[in-house]
Amino acid sequence: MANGPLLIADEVRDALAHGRPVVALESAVLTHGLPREPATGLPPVVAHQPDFARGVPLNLSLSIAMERVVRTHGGVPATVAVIDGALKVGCTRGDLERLATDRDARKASVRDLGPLCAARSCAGTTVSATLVACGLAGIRHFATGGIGGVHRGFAQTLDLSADLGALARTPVCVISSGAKSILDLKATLEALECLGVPVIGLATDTFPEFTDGAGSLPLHATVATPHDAARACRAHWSLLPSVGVLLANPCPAVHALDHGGSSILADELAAEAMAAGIEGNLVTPWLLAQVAARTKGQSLDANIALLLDNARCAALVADAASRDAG
Ligand code: PSU
Ligand code: MN
Repeated sequence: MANGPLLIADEVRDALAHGRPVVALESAVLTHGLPREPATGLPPVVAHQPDFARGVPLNLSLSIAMERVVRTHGGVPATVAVIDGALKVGCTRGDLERLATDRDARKASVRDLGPLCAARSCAGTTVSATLVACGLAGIRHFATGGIGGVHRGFAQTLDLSADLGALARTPVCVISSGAKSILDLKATLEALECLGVPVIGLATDTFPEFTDGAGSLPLHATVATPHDAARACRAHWSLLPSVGVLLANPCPAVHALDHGGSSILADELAAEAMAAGIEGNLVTPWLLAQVAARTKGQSLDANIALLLDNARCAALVADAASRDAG
């Protein structure tokens, strides 16, 4: 392969060449973040949406719906994944279907990309690995649910997500509902500060707590609109051209768990995970599944709502950035 394992879809390449808005989407949420099984009853948040049909795996419906939301708001979606050893930027429907149903699909963090490509594997890319693809392709906007960060009890495990390092060295605006509420959010903000990554609240002055909605930790930068967010990124990149930005958009309030919803469970779960020997890259998927089970699916509902809203916001910011540049 002339470009090594990197494979950029024609539509994405064309949009980038013409300065049209492109939004990257990750795929670890598809392979490891959401249930592979069709929901027995559809979550209320999507019960009437066409992409969520009965019998279709929930993770697949969500990926298709995120791509559709990006398009509805004027963007070109680029779902990133490792497919048969290629780092794809822009997956086909067939790629998404394979990832959604393949139980052997791996979870690719930055360190895994080379070995997985050499072994011609299939994998969902985490935020960190998706950022690598964005950097190579020149994509500036990327929507996800909640980034990985500093895990509770990290002093014992040194479990810090590779998402943090990738944000520090890739000039991409990641639009997320903060970091996952199962993490140590205060320590995660400290780590981002140390790495020089601005965390900008979109119409909020606190760090959102993923499925738990608006949080309580203060942020040092806030913008009112996607247009202002694009301006803030442009100023940031004119000074720090290789550093990422975290744009924090809280879970829509009607879908958020009551405050403390999943973070209240998190200390207990972190201890349980350690006792059960859950380690390494299995920790995050295990914690998310446990929270979903113990909130009787409410966290799933919130997770889907925030993923779709982040895709919408990312498309709006990418669109504003493309207009300002032109
Ligand atoms: N956001 C979600 N659900 C997820 C993830 C993010 O709403 O499952 C994934 C992302 O791919 C993120 C990863 O990069 O979890 C973090 O895993 P770890 O803590 O092992 O770095
Ligand atoms: Mn980890």
